[in-house]
Amino acid sequence: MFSKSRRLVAQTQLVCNRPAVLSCEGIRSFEADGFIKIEAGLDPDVADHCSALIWTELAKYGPLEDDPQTWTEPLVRFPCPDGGPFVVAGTAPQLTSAYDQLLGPSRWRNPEGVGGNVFARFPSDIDPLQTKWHIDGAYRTGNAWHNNVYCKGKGLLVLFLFSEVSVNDAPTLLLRGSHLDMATVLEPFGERGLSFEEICQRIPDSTLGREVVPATGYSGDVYVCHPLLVHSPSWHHQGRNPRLLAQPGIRLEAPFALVDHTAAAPVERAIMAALGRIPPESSVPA
Ligand SMILES: O=C(O)CCC(=O)C(=O)O
Repeated sequence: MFSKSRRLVAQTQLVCNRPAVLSCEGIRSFEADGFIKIEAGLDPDVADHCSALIWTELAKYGPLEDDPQTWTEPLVRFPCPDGGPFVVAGTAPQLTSAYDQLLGPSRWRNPEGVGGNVFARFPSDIDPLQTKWHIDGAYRTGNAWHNNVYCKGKGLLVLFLFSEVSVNDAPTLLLRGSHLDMATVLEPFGERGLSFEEICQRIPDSTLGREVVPATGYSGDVYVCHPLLVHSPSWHHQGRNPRLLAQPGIRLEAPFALVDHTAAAPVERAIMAALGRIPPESSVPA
């Protein structure tokens, strides 16, 4: 019979030994930081094709790719197109393998495409007025989006870069390690959870003092984030090129139980560690 700590080590090795995208070090950093960047998560041709179709969609709102005069708004937002290369992107083996590693196989619902919204940011000094630290809502109660500590509804937040994004191009800002704080903020509210606005008001000052990491990279890079990671759009866009980003959630089949750390995948384990539900003697040796 394995002791609990031996079982945890064995289970982690099981996750770590599978041919996989994320190394054990990558998984550990995901648990601590709340995100991991998968460089070239998308094949470059697929990323280019998606970006071209996003420009086709953008043209319906006014902006044309080769006419900066038409880039008059700081932000254009619309549902990510579906079909074709978006299906290939949303189901890229690099990504689905990472989702398996972070959530556990068959714990999440296969996306039909990229999903979520596209946020196209244009060079501008105007604040798009959507810049605040938040967690994306995961389920609706009445008219308001909510989250709870069990991650009802959403297992991961994914940022797909469909253009190059430098620090000057209004990258999404991530607060390293903030998912750990938000687990403790949400825990007292149990299954009901908190609404989007209630969560924004309760983000601790110490969380806002955490290291800010800009989600920069090349088209086709993908940031896979813990669903409780605090993030924010940034302004202003001081670069020369529009920034194209899609930001879907990965649906969780059933909320985490947060009971058995020996069976918990990394997203759940990070929450349990934050809540002190993993005995120190059971932590996985580095
Ligand atoms: O545009 C961005 O950088 C991120 C947008 C975002 O986080 C949101 O509106 O939920």
